[in-house]
Amino acid sequence: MIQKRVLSGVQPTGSIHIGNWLGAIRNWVDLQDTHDTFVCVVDLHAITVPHDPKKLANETLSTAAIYLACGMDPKKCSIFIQSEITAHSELCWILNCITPLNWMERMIQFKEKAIKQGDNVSIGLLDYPVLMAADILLYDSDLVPVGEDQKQHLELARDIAAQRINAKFAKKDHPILKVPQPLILKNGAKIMSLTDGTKKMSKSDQNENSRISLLDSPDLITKKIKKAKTDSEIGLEFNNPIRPEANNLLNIYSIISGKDPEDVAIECKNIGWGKFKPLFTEAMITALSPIQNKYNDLMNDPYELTNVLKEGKIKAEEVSQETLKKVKNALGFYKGS
Ligand code: AQP
Repeated sequence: MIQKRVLSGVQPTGSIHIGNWLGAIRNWVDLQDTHDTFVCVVDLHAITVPHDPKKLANETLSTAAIYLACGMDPKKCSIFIQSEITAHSELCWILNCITPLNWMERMIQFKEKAIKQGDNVSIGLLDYPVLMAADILLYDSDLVPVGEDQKQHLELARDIAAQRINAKFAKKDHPILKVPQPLILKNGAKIMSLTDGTKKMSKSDQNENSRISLLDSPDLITKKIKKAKTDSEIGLEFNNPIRPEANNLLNIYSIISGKDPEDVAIECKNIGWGKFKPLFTEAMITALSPIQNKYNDLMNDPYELTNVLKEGKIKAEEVSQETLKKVKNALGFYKGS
């Protein structure tokens, strides 16, 4: 049976946190068993906000190592670095030229991130969703796992493929690009900040205590959880809108401990924060320990990692060049001699 193709990625914009893991990477690990899975480290996206050139390469490699440490298996999926495949930038340029500017100005994430950049906001940040469309469309992806925050970007990728490429340049019944579908995950988790249960956990949050990074030491994890925001109620509960922190920590606890939410609700119903936090800390340290061990092995001897990336690059190059050629042909580019 032909497997449906899935594509996803994370930006190497800092240390990967439990939100990236539980909301994205963990799901890819399941998907690779049933889908033709491509995952990349989207380093071209990482430079749409100010970045440190001294850190970019290391963070890129480190992110790829985290994919493997979390359970991505190169025998079941292709792992590659976005900037190593030049077709991403090339298709992005072509898509830029056929995408109306007013589609881009509607993008919520741009508006949110642009506010933080002030006068320095780049064209790259505005163009982020077109590059994302190029990433997805190059691989003929059937499905793209998306959280709430990325739904609008996927919709844009679909509109570009269907309305701007296929409708304008394809011969009848011979679409050039596959129009991808969103993959709404059963286990899709939105992990909130430890310091504000109403805000998404994020790499770019100025407050380090707002997130647990996958590579945080047990001491640091303990410290961050001690500082995590609480409320004055006794007993923790899910889904009480005035207790977002309780809901967030119970949700995380349930996922990392592998316990059903119903069981967690019973376990934590009558205990206070003082009792819950050590339980939560222990579960977190236990869950992250094997990931950290594997990560350290990979980074101490990067031979395996670089080989995985070389193989991923070959596969990605093959698929992406074919799509790019189809698009260039349809748009009438000179084919060379
Ligand atoms: N808090 C989160 N909960 C669940 N999923 C999350 N993701 C990110 N944060 C959470 C998912 O991780 C994937 C990759 O994210 P990204 O690095 O491409 O960019 P992002 O979504 O903007 O992540 P950050 O951590 O907030 O990064 P910065 O601060 O650099 O912008 C996506 O699938 C995302 O849904």
